[in-house]
Amino acid sequence: MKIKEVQAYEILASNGYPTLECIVVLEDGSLGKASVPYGVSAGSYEATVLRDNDPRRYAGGGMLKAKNNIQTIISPALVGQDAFNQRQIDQIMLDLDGTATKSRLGGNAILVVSIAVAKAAATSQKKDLYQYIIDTYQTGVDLTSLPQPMTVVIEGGKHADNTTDLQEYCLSATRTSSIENNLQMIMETYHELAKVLKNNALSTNVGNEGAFAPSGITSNEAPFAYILEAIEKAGYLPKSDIGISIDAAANEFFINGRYNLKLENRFLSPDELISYYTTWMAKYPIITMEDMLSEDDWENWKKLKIVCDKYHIPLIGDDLTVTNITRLNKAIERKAISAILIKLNQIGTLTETIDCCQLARQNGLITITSHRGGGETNDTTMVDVAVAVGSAFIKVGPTRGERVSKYNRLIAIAKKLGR
Ligand code: 2PG
Ligand code: MG
Repeated sequence: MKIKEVQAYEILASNGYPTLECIVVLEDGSLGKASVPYGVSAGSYEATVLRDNDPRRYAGGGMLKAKNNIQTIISPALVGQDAFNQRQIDQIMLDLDGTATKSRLGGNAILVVSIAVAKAAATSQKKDLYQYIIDTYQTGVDLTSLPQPMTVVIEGGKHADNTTDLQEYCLSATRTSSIENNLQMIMETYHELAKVLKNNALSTNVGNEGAFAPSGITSNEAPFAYILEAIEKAGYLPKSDIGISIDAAANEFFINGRYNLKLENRFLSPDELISYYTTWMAKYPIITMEDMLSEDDWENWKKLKIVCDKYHIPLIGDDLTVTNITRLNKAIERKAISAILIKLNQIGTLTETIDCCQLARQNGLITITSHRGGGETNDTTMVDVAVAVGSAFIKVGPTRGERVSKYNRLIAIAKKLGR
């Protein structure tokens, strides 16, 4: 089925700055519409988000160059191509770009077209996007279990002002139950957490992802106590009902070989930081840990993984691996991780994203598909990808339309599959 038309334009992302939306129309009239997010604590090995850098528009954050690349370079090359051959569509764009980080056309330009083509093709085949991905890439996922919510409830780092150095504290249900039940448990706990924070004279303002960003908190360990109290107040049991995941986004506080915990007014060596984390593993119901060290601190990742393995806690690479097969292979070789965060825009095509997930799975790593903390949109492709590759979790904030749209898509898929 041939591509007839590719259109792109700027829309607003959740942060009030532009991002791209794209519409692809096929010869049978099938339409696919996509928009793409970007991160704020982005890893340095991610695909380029091409911005205009024109200070006269959105302080340089415009995306007209990327939009024009779609209109003048990508569209002419894709019109007339077979939309059902997604691997080839993505390869054409990779060849047109010709750079390792998609800096010429922009990872944002390439990805938004990649997804819009897949959505149009799925529509044409009258399939849900997740089913289209399963069939197109032969992922072998049988849909017996769906990804579970991993919900950010406290956020700091670059996602908020005056709060924790660590970027995210998240909740997931640890019992096998329906998506709806698990979401209910998590959201009830989130609402209890507001009361717990208030009782401790902490603000309940929210950060980029709609999670609480309490200013005045005294340490990076303090959120655990508040979260545990909230779990219990909501009527659940820590560990056997709800577990905690953390994402340090440690790049953001790594300076000259040491980790600067500003909130605690101290610099830690990698070994000291690992010891600090180890005390948490022993004390709290932690179920995953992500980016606890910086993106090039390979030796220490390996050390930390040994500790995490001992506590049966999956260690997730995010900025470390950036959904990139080369980085993932390196992480596997160096025994640095046991799980990988998946973000489509880190790599910039659907095909490369799915290939990365498949490589992870072949090597026994779990995948967690994630939203972005910078500018998100209501596009829910990440959920369909998570389902299609058999991710264990989707990581998403608890409130704001662009976040709950992801959970609502997951609920819709669960309903469709009779769960
Ligand atoms: C992360 C993400 C999403 P950002 O580090 O996992 O929560 O943040 O998109 O800002 O990189
Ligand atoms: Mg992360």
